[in-house]
Amino acid sequence: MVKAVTVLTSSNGVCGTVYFTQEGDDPTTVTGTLSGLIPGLHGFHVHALGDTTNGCMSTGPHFNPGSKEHGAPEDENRHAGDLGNITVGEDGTASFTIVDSQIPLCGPHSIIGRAVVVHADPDDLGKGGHELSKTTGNAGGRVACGVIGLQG
Ligand SMILES: [Cu+2]
Ligand SMILES: [Zn+2]
Repeated sequence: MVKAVTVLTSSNGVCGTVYFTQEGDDPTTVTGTLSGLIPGLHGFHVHALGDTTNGCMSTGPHFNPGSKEHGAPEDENRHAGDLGNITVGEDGTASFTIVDSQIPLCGPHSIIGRAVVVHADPDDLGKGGHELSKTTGNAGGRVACGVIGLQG
């Protein structure tokens, strides 16, 4: 079992922790809790770089080792980092579990050392017809992020 974790922080009160576990070549299980968010859907991605020297802006684009277009988690044509949306309740908190086969914790496409980013707006999953739909899902600003590291 490989385990990883990221602590998400922001300049505006959003915080949370996201855990990753993977057994062998199985899909990776992602569990998280977040608080301080506006109720509703928020785009949730793995971005390519674990660089927060300029806050969440320096984490690069969506992790995309297959050079595909932005999409929904269940799509064939998607970035590996496309984990869809998380749902934030009226109290500003979210807790979620995601199981995904494209975000391994080991091997050449490992997400260790990359970043999790939570966005201001819903991810349209590539289907919104906006000029950004096929690259970012038009999910708006980056409100919180954290670098994914190994956990013992
Ligand atoms: Cu993103
Ligand atoms: Zn994407």
